[in-house]
Amino acid sequence: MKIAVIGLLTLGALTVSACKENKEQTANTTMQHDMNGMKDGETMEGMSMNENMTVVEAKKSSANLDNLTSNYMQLTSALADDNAGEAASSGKDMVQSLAKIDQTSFSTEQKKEYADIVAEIKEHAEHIAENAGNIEHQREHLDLLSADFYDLVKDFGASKPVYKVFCPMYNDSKGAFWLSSSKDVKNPYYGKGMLTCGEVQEEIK
Ligand SMILES: [Cu+2]
Repeated sequence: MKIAVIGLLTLGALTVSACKENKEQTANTTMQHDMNGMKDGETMEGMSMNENMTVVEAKKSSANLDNLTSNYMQLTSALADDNAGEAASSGKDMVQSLAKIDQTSFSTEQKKEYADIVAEIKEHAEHIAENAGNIEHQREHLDLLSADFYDLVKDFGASKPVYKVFCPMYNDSKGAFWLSSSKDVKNPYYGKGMLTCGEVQEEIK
């Protein structure tokens, strides 16, 4: 059993490295503190200040990425439900949302940041859309896609708080994170096999 699982993970790692592109994460983490911060009412709601959770303030600008973000949230919830078909259609929706994003309100810096991320998001979304028959492969792409979304949310903000949740077991115990609109842990990498495995590490707002 254990051996079978390890074998599967190894196979998974090989498959994904075959199809993932070379990922250069530009460490563009400079943050602007030029906003007045939080909207009243939505700030500390439900927040009990977990032990290790950090709160990060993102740049705010684009409500126009909200559809894309909600496609991502649908994707994670489909995978947490072990529903590969629904995950595939979230991937398809994501590709469509990408096509509709209006960059006219982006700053020059944001246009550059967006250009760096968008091609990767599109590729992962397409692979997820095409793999309704292979949920493990969809999950491998979620791992990579989540890193892109993390950058996106940091660069552009989100209209509601976004939580970074870490699962230490995925990827042969290298761990993987996903983003969530809630602090409730519903693990998209394992679904009902290990639904509540994960720890909220960060709130981005
Ligand atoms: Cu793929």
